[in-house]
Amino acid sequence: KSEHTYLDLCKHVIENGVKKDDRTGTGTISTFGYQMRFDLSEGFPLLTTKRIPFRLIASELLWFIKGDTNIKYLLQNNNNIWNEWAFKKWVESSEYYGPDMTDFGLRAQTDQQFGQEYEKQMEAFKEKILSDDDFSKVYGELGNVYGKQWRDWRTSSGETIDQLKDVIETIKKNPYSRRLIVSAWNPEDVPMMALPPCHTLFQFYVSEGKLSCQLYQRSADIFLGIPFNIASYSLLTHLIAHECGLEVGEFIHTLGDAHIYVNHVEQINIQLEREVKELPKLILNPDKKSVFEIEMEDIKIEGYEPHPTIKAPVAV
Ligand code: UFP
Repeated sequence: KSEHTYLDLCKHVIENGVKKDDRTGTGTISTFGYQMRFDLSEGFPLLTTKRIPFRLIASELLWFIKGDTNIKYLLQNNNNIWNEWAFKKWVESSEYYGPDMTDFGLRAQTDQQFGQEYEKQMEAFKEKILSDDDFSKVYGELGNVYGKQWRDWRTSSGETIDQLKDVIETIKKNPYSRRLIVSAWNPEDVPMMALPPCHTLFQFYVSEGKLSCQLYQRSADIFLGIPFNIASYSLLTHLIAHECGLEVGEFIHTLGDAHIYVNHVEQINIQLEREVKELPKLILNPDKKSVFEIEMEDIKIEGYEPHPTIKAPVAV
């Protein structure tokens, strides 16, 4: 089953990884270069050895596909995964007069009283993004993140390139092209980015009526990030196959720095002891073909009965 591919990666890094310090100060065990293959016709690779919140993955992907870079859409879909990045800009701005929020990510984990104050400020921030248009236009905006690079890449002559639309057009017109690439890595923007793209570049491949996708991911948090990334790119492959009238082939996930944070090892060992269950099925609305028109209600996951969630601290 597909899920073993992921569990094998976990074992590989636990057995072969070496200690490596990292940007977040947490510490990792790390290996360089690894590849997983998921046959999407076997079922949708949403892990069953712990619960993965599919709804968050789907709404984030639709947000990328729309070329949206403002967290308002995510909040409207009850998706909080990008909040910290916007919140940081807000509390560091000259318009913020609330309590000091320096280093809020780290402090909220260690100082309970601060944690409560942070929750309060974050709630107020979210409320304001949802209710105040002028505020959200400034402070909900994340800038040059995935949606921007996929749909609205700036060229040096001031024009824009819609990489995603172009690649879909090419899949339809010239499916055997070897240039079906979308790059999120924009060397000009990287120095200004708080989080340079982790999923750096992806390529499509059509053969025997099936669409496959390979992603190069430069940096991979194996316990928290990778299960999301697998599901996200598998969903993207399904959506584009659906639009182009193709079956789904494989999702191939190629990793650069593949690491397990030292404070995730215990959780991974719990997960490795669990028995893999049947993978769920993805159902897309047959009446809506264009990836640019698909909404949350057009995407359904069926038969997902995973083991319970396993909590672990996020390295920030
Ligand atoms: N990370 C992922 N997948 C993602 C994402 C982040 O695994 O989709 F956005 C992890 C990888 C790494 C950290 O642990 O987040 C990013 O840190 P750095 O930029 O230092 O690689």
